Amino acid sequence: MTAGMRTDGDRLLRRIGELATIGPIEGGGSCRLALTEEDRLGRDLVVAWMRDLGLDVTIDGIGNVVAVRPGRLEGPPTMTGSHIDTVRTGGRYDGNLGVLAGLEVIETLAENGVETEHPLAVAFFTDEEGSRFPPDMLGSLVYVGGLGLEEALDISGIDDAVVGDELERIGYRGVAPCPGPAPRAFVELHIEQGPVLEAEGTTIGAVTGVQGISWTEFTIEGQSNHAGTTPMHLRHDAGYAAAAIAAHVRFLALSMGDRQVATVGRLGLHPDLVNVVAGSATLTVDLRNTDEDRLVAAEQDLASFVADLASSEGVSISDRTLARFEPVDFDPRVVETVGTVADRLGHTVQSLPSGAGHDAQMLARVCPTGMIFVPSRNGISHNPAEHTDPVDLVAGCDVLLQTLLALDRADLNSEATS
Ligand code: HGY
Ligand code: MN
Ligand code: MN
Repeated sequence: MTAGMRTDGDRLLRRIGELATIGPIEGGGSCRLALTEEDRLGRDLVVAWMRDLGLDVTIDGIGNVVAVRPGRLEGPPTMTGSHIDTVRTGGRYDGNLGVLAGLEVIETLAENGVETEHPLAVAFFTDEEGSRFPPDMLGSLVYVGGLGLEEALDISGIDDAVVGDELERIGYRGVAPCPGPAPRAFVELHIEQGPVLEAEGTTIGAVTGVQGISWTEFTIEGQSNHAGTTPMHLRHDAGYAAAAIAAHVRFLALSMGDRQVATVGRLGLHPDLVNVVAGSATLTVDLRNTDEDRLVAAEQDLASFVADLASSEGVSISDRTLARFEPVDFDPRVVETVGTVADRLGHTVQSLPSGAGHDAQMLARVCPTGMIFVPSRNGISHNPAEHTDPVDLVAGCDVLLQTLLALDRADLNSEATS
């Protein structure tokens, strides 16, 4: 009887700790930007664990890695997974928890001699963060056919590297076809990366969906000039224009309220010298909202502000969309299964949307999909201080195990699953 089965929390924590030693940064986090040497080393370690478990490992054309444990039946697997690439100031749990918990679930089933009905797969997807190569969730977007492989391979990064070249260089430009085969269901375990669960004292989040994401890069061309001699009314100051956009998006988010958020994460000036009026500037704006109409309104407000600013400051401002994903709702049957399982295991549980993007939002395009959240201390993430209590990590892993088993037994062509 698998209902009482639990995962080995110490083994999960050991793997999390070992993976965190690759690309280590001060404060106990990791820096493994997509397709860098550190990402290669992280991939090699996880693939070695997958092979040690006897899984059938495939690598596709964009470097997604899918490892499958056979079931009693042939056919599409029930899949779990996430990502192991990180931002530059990454914590040790973002993405990594979901992949390593998937391995832990498979090892637990194996050591208990449990054969699932359907094959069970654990995957990690390429470049989920999108920090080096936009958009985010690049690998899972290609996996589900949302972006052509050739187009993805041609993407240039913030360091002018090219996706296809980097995949070749690290040895992960695989031969498995893109798009990949749709799983029968997908569920991802992830840290919340926000303050809600902790504030509510809840252990498990049954995630209802993911908010919309809009990333835009602005390039401003003004006129470099002497910082001392140029009268203010004669300036075409790209530095001022960039700062005005950054201030405006903060004002926009606060004035819209609700769930509207906005940030300028990247900002570069040229020539970037104390005594020169900046001749050019590049910056990125990240806008998000759970409501698509509100997100469109925010984008339109920003576009109108930028047009007025270009004319008043006498600069030219061009823009490039780096990522644009509408809000996604997860399959209610999977959301309900997560809640039922968490409750049965004796964990407090609540439903909530995700503020962060996740590979699950792409898999939701091709199969019944959901997510499991565990709390983030002080809601901090994309920061080495990112932390989730071990007891919550293990609770999430146990809920993942039992959710996957419930989905394995479910007839996903019908309504109920748990
Ligand atoms: O940007 C995001 O929300 C995710 O961390 N890729
Ligand atoms: Mn993540
Ligand atoms: Mn992240």
